[in-house]
Amino acid sequence: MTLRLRHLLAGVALILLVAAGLGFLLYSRASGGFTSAVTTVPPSFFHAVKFVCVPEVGPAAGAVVPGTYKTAINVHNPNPGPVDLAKKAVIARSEDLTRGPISTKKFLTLGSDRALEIDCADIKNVLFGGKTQAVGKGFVVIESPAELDVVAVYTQLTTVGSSEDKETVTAKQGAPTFEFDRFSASFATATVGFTGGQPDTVNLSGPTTVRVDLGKLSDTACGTTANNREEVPTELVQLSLTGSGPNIGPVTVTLRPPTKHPNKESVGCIEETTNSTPGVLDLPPFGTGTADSFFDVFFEVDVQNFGVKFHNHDAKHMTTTITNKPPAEGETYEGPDVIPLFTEDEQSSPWQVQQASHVPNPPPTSPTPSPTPVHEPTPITGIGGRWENLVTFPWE
Ligand SMILES: [Ca+2]
Ligand SMILES: [Ca+2]
Repeated sequence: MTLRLRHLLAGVALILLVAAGLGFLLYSRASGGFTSAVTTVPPSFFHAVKFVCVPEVGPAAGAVVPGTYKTAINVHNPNPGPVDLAKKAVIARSEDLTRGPISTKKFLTLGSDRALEIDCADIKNVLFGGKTQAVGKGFVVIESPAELDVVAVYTQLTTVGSSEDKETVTAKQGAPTFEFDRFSASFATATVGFTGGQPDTVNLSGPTTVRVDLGKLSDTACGTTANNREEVPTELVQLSLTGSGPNIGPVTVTLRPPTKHPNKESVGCIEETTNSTPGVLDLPPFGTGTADSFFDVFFEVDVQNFGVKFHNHDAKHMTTTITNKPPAEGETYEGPDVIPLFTEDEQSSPWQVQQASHVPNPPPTSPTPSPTPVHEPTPITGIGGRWENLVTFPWE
């Protein structure tokens, strides 16, 4: 073989190798290869809206002429259904100063065709908790899983004159920093008892909503010790369960608002079992693998026949292993700890919640209740169809 021919063959081989590589990349993107789990997660829409709030949020600085500047950000949901959104504010300062603070993030749901205004008072009081910031300029960032109509109206009154400007804000797409998982007919059992009485295992059903802070992904995002397993904080933001026990009668279990004692959110965590891919939660639909998930739940129990309403001071720790986010059908959180219950006026009581389980996403044919009920179940109204089927079927 001549040297020239050898060079020619080497060149052809290299071209084939590059072509094959490109083909593989195209194939893996198109067919959903190992990278597809990440790319199938729908992006969020980020609207970054400039605000100037002088002097309400802070005094003028740099290029702003002394005067009064106001910004009103109008948000409209043009989508056919409700849209969850997160809003935060970021103060902008000039380069030679320390970077401006980032406010807390507030979450809300905007119904279809509903509108919302975010003004300077909202930025100051809601997002920055009433604290006056150094400079009254920056950005409000609105994140939502669907695109919204966002228009900012700027008014200014200075020694030079007054004016009003309007700006339509377009969104950029990016990886979501949060997701709400809604379970319309979650299922739970809780053993409720009191000293000297027969404990009841109560079957409960109703909606549950969980917020997952995907944007906080890190090894120690939930405040844990580093163990090379990435995690994301979660929060149980809605729990509204209704059921009935054979001895204690109708029972409702709802989330204790953090505004009431013991003033705690029902937070949790999802931690991957193995960190196969740094920067990705290794759990479907983001990656592959399983994860440990828990919630520390603060709840209220209303036992109507006894005319008592209780809450807990120690969190009810509920834990499981999940194979998907949101949890796959039938995946069950368990909490065996006995938790004492307190009255609304913070008195201890003989009542307690014992073993509890919670299935966010129950299978269509839910767990079978006790085959020998003590008496006919109390009719239940206003809750999901799955539970109604569940209570009526075994006794029919
Ligand atoms: Ca970890
Ligand atoms: Ca990972």
